[in-house]
Amino acid sequence: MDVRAAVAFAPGKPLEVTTVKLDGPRAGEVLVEIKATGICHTDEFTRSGADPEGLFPAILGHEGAGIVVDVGAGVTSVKKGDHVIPLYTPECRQCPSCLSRKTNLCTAIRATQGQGVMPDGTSRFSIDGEKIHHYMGCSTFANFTVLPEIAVAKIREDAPFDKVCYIGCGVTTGIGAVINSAKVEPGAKAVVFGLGGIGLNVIQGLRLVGADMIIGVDVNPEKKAWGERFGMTHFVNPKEIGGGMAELVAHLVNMTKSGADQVGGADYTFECVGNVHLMRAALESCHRGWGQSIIIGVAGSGQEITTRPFQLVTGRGWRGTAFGGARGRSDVPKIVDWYMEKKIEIDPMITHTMPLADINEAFDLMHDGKSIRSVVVY
Ligand code: NAD
Ligand code: AHE
Ligand code: ZN
Repeated sequence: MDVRAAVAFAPGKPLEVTTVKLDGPRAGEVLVEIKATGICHTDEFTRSGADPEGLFPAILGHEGAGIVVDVGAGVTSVKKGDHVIPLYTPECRQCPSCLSRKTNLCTAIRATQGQGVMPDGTSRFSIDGEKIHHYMGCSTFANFTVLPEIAVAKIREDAPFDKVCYIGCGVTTGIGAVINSAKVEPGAKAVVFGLGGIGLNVIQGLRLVGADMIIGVDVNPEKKAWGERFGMTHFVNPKEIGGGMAELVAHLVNMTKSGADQVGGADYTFECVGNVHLMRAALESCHRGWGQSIIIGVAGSGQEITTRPFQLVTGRGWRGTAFGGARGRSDVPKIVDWYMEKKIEIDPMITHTMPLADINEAFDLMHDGKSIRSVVVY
């Protein structure tokens, strides 16, 4: 069938909206009509050419919601008409990682996903017989896409696609990082670096679990009001402090001082930018002995993190999280319920909507710091 898609033909170039051929679902796969998709900074990371796994030409997009319109042989967990959210982190419930119960990082199809193809090693997308790569197993910048059955979460039918698509990445990543990965306790002190589409969801996750002090750090002064809207208690603009990362760390440690010994540092910090220098600052802003720093941001090819081992020897923990530690097929329907029950907010963070034809505007808005989340509505 012919579908409309925004194709990334080459790194650093705008996406081109064009007609692409999509083959039907094979065994274990489903065809989904995508109704809406968010644009995450990770799409920009890959479009820009910074992603070491980036493949071109490709149909990007990994934050969608839609309806199953056809299923391949052997598909049992979803059927035509079901409403679903595509999962870039699938949940097969059979691989050693899924069975371990220690991680959400299912390994069933990760290798082929990274090669931009379906689990059988072929792509369903082409133009004039030339292969177009899938992206993160999702390719939601197309109005129809094919996904493995294990990479869709069935959701309730009354949930609006143009809002819950954000649960396909940003909402789940931010809230999940707090609940599943850091396991933040009530009364905690936390610092969130980067108040964009992910960081604001970390903030609402921290509010949800009852954190006491929620410090937001962003170089864009307009993010102060945004952070406060979702529960941030203090805002720090590194540009206003002056100096470099060491001064930022000293400032944050000072802000979090408490107790008889007046030792500062946060219980939890979250890096939501993808800047390796900020990742170090996030670690070093943690409290000696127990502070945990969670890396969410993804950093480009060749970028590495450094710190003095002393930071770890003295009890700080450094770890990362993908998709907020969520097991998609199990957890995503629950997060949709939280939204529908008004336990979490999504609507105010979706600052812009647009048709697929205007998708490049979403990348401009992101670069200009004008949007939190843009959503393409098909
Ligand atoms: P975004 O563009 O919406 O937000 C980034 C924010 O960081 C902006 O508010 C910007 O002003 C701020 N910022 C930039 N440089 C800064 C600095 N030096 N100090 C402080 N703030 C700074 O991006 P997003 O969609 O929220 O994504 C954030 C990061 O998370 C990206 O790296 C993205 O690829 C990554 N991500 C990771 C996962 C995961 O599963 N680990 C999931 C989604 C996104
Ligand atoms: N291809 C990149 C890795 C990018 C990355 O870490 N992606 C996250 C999700 S970001 C969503 O917006 C992820 O799921 N990671 C786990 C995985 O298996 O990729 C690179 O650096 O090579
Ligand atoms: Zn994302």
